[in-house]
Amino acid sequence: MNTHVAPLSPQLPRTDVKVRASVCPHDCPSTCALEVEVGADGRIGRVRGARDHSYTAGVICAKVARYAERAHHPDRLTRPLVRTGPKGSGQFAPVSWDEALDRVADGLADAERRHGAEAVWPYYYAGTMGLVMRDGINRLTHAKKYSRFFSSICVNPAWSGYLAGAGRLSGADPREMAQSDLVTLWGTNAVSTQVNVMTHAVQARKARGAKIAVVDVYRTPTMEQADIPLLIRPGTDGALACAVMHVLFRDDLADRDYLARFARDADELEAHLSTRSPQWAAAITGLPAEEIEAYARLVGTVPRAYFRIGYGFTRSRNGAVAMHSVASIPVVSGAWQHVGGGAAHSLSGIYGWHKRMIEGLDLRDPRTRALDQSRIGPILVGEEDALAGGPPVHALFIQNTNPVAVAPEQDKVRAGFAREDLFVAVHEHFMTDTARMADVVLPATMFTEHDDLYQAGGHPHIQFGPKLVEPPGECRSNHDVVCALAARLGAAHPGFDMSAREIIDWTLRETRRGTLDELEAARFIDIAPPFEEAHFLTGFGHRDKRFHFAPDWSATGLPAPGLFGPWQEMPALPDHWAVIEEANADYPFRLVTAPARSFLNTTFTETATSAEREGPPALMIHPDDAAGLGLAAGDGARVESARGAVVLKVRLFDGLRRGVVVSEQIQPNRAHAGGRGINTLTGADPVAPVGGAAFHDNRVRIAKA
Ligand SMILES: Nc1nc2c(c(=O)[nH]1)N[C@H]1C(S)=C(S)[C@@H](COP(=O)(O)OP(=O)(O)OC[C@H]3O[C@@H](n4cnc5c(=O)[nH]c(N)nc54)[C@H](O)[C@@H]3O)O[C@H]1N2
Ligand SMILES: Nc1nc2c(c(=O)[nH]1)N[C@H]1C(S)=C(S)[C@@H](COP(=O)(O)OP(=O)(O)OC[C@H]3O[C@@H](n4cnc5c(=O)[nH]c(N)nc54)[C@H](O)[C@@H]3O)O[C@H]1N2
Ligand code: SF4
Ligand SMILES: [Mo]
Repeated sequence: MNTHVAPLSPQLPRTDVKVRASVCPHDCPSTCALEVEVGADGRIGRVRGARDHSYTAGVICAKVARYAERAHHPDRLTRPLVRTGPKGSGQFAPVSWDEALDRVADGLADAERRHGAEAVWPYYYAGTMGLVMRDGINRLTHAKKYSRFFSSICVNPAWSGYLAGAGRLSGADPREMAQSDLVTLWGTNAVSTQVNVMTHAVQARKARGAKIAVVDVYRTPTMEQADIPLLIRPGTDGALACAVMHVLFRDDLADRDYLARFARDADELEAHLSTRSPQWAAAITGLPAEEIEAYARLVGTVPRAYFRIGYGFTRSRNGAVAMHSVASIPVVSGAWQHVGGGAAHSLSGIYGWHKRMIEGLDLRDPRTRALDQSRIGPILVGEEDALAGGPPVHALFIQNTNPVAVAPEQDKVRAGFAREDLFVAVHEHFMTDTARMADVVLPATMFTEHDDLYQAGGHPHIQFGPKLVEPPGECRSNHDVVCALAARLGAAHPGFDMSAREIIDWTLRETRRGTLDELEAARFIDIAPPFEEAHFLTGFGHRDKRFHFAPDWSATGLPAPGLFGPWQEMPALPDHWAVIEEANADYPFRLVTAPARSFLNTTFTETATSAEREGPPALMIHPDDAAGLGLAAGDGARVESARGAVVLKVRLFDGLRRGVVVSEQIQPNRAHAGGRGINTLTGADPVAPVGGAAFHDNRVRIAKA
């Protein structure tokens, strides 16, 4: 273990302001090391990126730099509330914590008494990525044998695709991008979603003349910075990847020695790819064959080719196959052997946490039902297959997520939350679309107001984020609320009697990562595996230590209560799997619901600066497509899929292929005319093989509103 002790940057001139170390808690691969100004009045001021953290390198996104606006927002929830009007009316009255907690405990206990423990569903996600505050809710779930939470909404298509090939969720250290000669940002809008990737990629360009290639479906701010923009149709990444590998084999740019040592099924792959030519891929991707040829030859001739593989392109029905296909490229080229070569998607697999105390894993009963996060709509409206053989859900306890806005098939989600026989408690910072539907709303602390432990997906550090300031009003942390409910519900586990700091210390020790005191003194610990291990030169993660070009899709190793989607029909080798929602005569456009730069999912939609920067919910459409529909800039467009319709404001944009439209989101539902949010359009049918939602894979029709 390489413990790096880092001093804080020099103090600011104002003596009443202290600069304290923290960690960005948001659901972003960058997990930045922060320096937070704390005033004598107990308020936070400016937030900066730590300069002495080798990945953050002093850079953070604009929305977190102005965090004080969110933390000290006048609309912040500071008192427990109970509903006084009809569901969704927004009418609430403040009550004491004791009364609020009693009401929540009664709501959960009542559902259990009448319908069994599985009628209660604790539901959470990644509002904070702190391990104690995010995952502690599972301790209550397991102790009470409530329905378990099958987490699927974000990473499952991506991770299952990566694991199918590499067998382990890790990769080349992202700081190596600075030593690369060709950095490909595949299906990630890093300028908007993980700005630190750009720091390291741009450094390679400055220092070594490296080229940056970007694969996306519209001209994102990231593609604006690319030397090699590769603009493809949504859901066709598998085709592009296959054509690149076709050229590598055809032009003798494949590294056959490396393949013989480190891969399985290479001969089958080569034979299979013989028909996957650039011309074949051009017809599918819309990218001219010459552009594919030129990019492929660069991939094959530059030893240090680094692939920073994002999530965006996997949010399609063929997403796992696309990920596996893209992850196959550096294996065929042998780029893994070189510093500054290989790939990184997520480093989450390097941490190996012992989470028994956080999650109560010793109480986990695999026989209790697991319900799919992404299918909360079908679940709440009682669709038989979504209920996984158990009773309807009668109580939800929600922390850290805003499903009424972020979950697919929103019409069903909204109908479900409106059920009079459903009890809902929501623990939140703001009156979100979800909190508005609750019976009880509880005010939550923010990251500077509680202690927590953080890992990262985009760099290999463990970090500690200490409590820096007192919370406003009566806000309580997720851990405190989970423990208070456990006491009322008779749930027993040592974790309910420990402080967050004690749980963090326990977790560090059990995982053999030292102690909390040591981590707190160091601020962050770099746990990067040695080069040979990170680059899989000691073997890939499968038992045979090889990369699998022909994976076993039924055994990707991701925890899931089963296999989903048409997984039995998944192609045997990398390919374009034609199961996306292709446009047709009824629905002639393909819609991508990409992330907005100034929001983080729906977080920051409450801050005026972010809302102003983004403007009203918009539809980016090619000027020629708009003209064909009689739409002008600023018009309302009614966008409709088989699942429902929303109204968006037309924004003309020529950085799109014809027939493709983009809405950068996620805006609150109530920001849309008619109150229906973007996820009215998206589908909750699970992506093969282990679930997830195909947020960027929608056929739609468009008309003047
Ligand atoms: N500002 C901001 N930052 C964020 C978020 C946010 O909402 N806003 N969300 C956070 C979260 S939860 C996550 S998981 C990460 C995700 O970050 P990313 O890995 O960047 O993934 P996505 O956000 O899903 O989408 C990113 C890009 O994928 C593109 N894309 C969509 N479909 C396709 C396709 O078929 N092929 C290709 N090649 N590209 C496609 C989109 O156009 C978009 O530019 O970002 C995190 N950071
Ligand atoms: N159309 C479309 N839909 C999408 C996506 C997309 O690209 N397009 N992306 C999907 C992805 S990748 C993801 S990860 C999901 C994300 O979906 P969510 O995880 O629901 O993300 P947010 O909308 O940011 O909601 C997080 C909420 O947690 C709250 N919160 C933050 N910290 C705390 C805390 O410490 N305690 C408590 N109690 N609450 C806290 C915040 O105030 C916020 O309201 O959305 C998915 N939905
Ligand atoms: S880039 Fe990501 S991790 Fe860094 S401050 Fe912004 S949201 Fe947080
Ligand atoms: Mo996500």
